[in-house]
Amino acid sequence: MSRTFGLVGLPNAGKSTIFNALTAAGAKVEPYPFSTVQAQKGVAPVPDPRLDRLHALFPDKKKVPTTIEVVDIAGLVEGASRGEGLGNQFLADIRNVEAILHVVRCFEDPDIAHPMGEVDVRRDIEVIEAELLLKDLETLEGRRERVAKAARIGEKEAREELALLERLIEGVKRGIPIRAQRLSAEEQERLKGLSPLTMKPVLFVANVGDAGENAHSQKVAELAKERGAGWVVIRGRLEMELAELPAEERSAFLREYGLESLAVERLVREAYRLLAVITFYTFVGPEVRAWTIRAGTKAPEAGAAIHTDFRDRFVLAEVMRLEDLEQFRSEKALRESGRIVRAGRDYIVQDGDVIHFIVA
Ligand SMILES: Nc1nc2c(ncn2[C@@H]2O[C@H](COP(=O)(O)OP(=O)(O)OP(=O)(O)O)[C@@H](O)[C@H]2O)c(=O)[nH]1
Ligand SMILES: [Mg+2]
Repeated sequence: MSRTFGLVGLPNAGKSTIFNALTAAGAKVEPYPFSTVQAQKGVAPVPDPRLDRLHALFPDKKKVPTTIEVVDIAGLVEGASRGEGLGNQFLADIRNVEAILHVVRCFEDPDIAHPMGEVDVRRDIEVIEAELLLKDLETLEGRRERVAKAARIGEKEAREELALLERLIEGVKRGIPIRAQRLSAEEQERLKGLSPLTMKPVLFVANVGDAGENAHSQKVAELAKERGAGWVVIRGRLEMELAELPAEERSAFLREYGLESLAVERLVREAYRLLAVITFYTFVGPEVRAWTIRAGTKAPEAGAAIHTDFRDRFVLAEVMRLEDLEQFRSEKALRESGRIVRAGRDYIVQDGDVIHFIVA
């Protein structure tokens, strides 16, 4: 199952550029604002050194990484929640993603208009945050109106929800995003249907020019820290160009510049962390493959990521460590030395497990 991330930010911040760097999809990148009108979706493979290591043991098999889905959303401007710019259409697009990648322009270029004249990282970030908060306020108040009627005739559920809504509305009015208001798991569940925008986790993406980090991107880091959020610095335009190269040329480029990996790879990993997902691996049949599940998932449910049938037909999971496979070179040798753990229904799958599911 792919996880979905939405690229959100001011016009001309470089969202489509980063979308292309992530997905090599060749989306339209233009020096004028609102070049993206319709949100577009793309899939980015998740670079994974552990999968590469496992694949090295089975070079004849096909390597299948997990993927994330990225949505390139139209630029937001001040007043968007009231219909300015491309207005409200961005809303549904953001509602449908699980997490937000907030792209912040950190490059100067007189040829590329900034919707507010010039780069000012704090203001630019706050404009976006304010629009999302305003939209949530509208959503919450609309819901409150509907729930209030049911609460008046004394429905317990409705009264509880009303109290929650009142609390959230107060917070949002003071500028506190819902993710930063302490919510119990139950309260979060209750809000799922409304899918408020400021409840979604955020990762800041500082889009810098070819020269790399600068004073603007340092500000992004500061602001992210203030908010308890993560951030990634990426040379969007450069990485987009690299994404279009064949793999060999790309690695040659990286070597030449003494880089270990592309920032987009870090971006994907950080995005993953945001959703508390982990990866396990299989090498049955013709494929060596990575799978994504939520942290804390038990073995039968993890099997269902491969095939829904596996949940019911689950017998046991044979769990191996990648390091052991590398040391013993074959599953057979691993088995003989007792390094394969036979795990039952209650086993909680760990990040990095290599698993054979035995099903009925
Ligand atoms: N100089 C410079 N230009 C960049 C950089 N990154 C992106 N650009 C340019 O900035 C312009 C806008 O980039 P886009 O990726 O289209 O921006 P966007 O956020 O998708 O914009 P909208 O779709 O209009 O909201 C394009 O001309 C890009 O080539 C950079 O690091 N340096
Ligand atoms: Mg765009």
